[in-house]
Amino acid sequence: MYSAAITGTGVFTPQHTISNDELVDAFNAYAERFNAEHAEAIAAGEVEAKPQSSSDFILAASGIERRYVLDKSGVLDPDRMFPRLPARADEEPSYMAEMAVDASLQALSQAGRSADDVDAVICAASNHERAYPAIAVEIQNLLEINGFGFDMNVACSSATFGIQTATDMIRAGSIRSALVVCPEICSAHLEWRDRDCHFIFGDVATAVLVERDEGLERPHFKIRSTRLATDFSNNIRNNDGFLRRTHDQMEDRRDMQFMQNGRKVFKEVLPLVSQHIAGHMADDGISADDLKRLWLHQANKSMNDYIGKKVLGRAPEDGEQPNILQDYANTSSAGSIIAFAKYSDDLGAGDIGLICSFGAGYSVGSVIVERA
Ligand code: CO8
Repeated sequence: MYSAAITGTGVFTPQHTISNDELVDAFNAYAERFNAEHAEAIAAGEVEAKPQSSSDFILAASGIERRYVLDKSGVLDPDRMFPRLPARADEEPSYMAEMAVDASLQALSQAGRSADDVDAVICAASNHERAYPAIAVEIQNLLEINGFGFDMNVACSSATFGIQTATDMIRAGSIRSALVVCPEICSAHLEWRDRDCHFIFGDVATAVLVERDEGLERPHFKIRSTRLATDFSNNIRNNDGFLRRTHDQMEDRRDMQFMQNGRKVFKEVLPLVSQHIAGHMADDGISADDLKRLWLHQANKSMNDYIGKKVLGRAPEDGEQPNILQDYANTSSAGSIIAFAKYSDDLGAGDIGLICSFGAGYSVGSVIVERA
């Protein structure tokens, strides 16, 4: 058996940001128009009036201050409320591939590697912009990588599931290295017209280069162990899919976008994740005192505060559990990797940290790494 290491990371950040105030202004304008248009039905009790959103609520409930998106104008247009992303010709790079290539080049550069050093591409994300050919194969082609690529989807946990998959192939010896990319265009499957969730998500792409841990010269993170778990739940769900036409349901239905029962998710996911991390650490033989950093999934600040406290047995100190959700919002699978990419350089040889993602499925994945 070989060992694996993370040797490079990259983050593609879109150019447009939307602050909570901008988002709330657009939502409230949309809600006012909706209520005016449906005044009679609302008065008759046939249609529910749309309540106003509030920046103060968003910050207090989630910790999110702003989010990056591929297109801002469509999202903030009260007559539209979703991004404008013109269709691309088959000969052009797809959106997800383009974002992933940008992040991958950063990861390769950090690791001092080129496409020739990569054997596989795993595109792990919570939605894919088409069914086939796999986005990963397109990324492989754009980067001129030999070998193979495939897509996988475990919603918010896709990155850690992808890292374990790459690590296992490296351990077994079938590949020497893989790029695990997470291009997330959450803005396209978020329902911006629902005040309960319109503030939650943003767009981004991350890349992680995982290599055989042999003769590595640059600083890297040894992958000590990985652990994955899933437990079925309908509390985070999206019913869009290829059977839609066969159901004679092509209209713009609410359940074709992201839906969740946020309170239930909050309550049910916290014990799942805390126990998962505790079990993983125990089996790896490390205690809370051995852990220098936690890079958690970035969904909600209170959730992360809770998990950090449970794992460490005390409130995390500044920098021990870095959050990026205030700037990026929830970027699904990419969140924990953004935190890892931005807040890991300062760790010294032998320092141990844990990456953990969790979300729809339910799903939870953790990766324990050691700086070398
Ligand atoms: N402005 C003002 N008031 C609001 C707003 C708003 N925008 N939204 C809700 N309210 C109101 C509610 O109506 C409610 O009013 P009332 O008490 O009168 O009923 C009150 O505020 C409280 O609402 P909630 O109970 O919903 O508020 P919470 O404190 O529970 O906070 C959160 C809501 C922030 C959503 C919280 O529940 C949470 O973060 N839960 C966990 C969510 C989570 O982690 N989900 C993971 C999903 S990510 C994932 O798995 C990936 C899926 C694939 C990606 C999808 C991309 C689109």
